[in-house]
Amino acid sequence: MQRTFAVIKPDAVAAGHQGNIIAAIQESGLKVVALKTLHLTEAQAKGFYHVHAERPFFGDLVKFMTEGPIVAMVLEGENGIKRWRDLMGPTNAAEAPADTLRGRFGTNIERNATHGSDAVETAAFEIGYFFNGLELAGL
Ligand code: RTP
Ligand code: MG
Repeated sequence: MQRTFAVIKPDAVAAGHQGNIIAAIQESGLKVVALKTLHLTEAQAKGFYHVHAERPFFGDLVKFMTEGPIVAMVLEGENGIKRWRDLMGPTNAAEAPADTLRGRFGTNIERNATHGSDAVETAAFEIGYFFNGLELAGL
């Protein structure tokens, strides 16, 4: 079993897609271990995406991620990190296949509906950034 961190980003929450995205997660067989809604501050968004701090798109990304509420989740399953990234599809939603979440609910390379950890180490950091141990009991 492997845990990963997932976000329904502000664009998808504002458009009301959270229910469909959570349904797709459950239909895929991944388990939602923890879930909460929150509205990130600028400092919180910068901390979450600190690995991208030097990228040219960092300012726009922080602005996007703080524009409205998000849904933060911990998902669990066999090979969970890759399964969740496969379900999301590629970063650029404009080029994502229609049967992926970014293809269905995203718009472009920035406004792409969902986030998923890219490795075991980043999953551990991101889960701990958003959830404490008592919130990870599972369902
Ligand atoms: P994520 O971390 O959100 O799951 O996305 P990812 O691994 O597929 O893509 P990553 O390279 O980590 O980029 C993080 C997020 O930054 C925004 N982005 N904007 N304007 C741009 O060129 C650009 N490139 C990336 C996206 O919201 C992307 O998901
Ligand atoms: Mg990433």
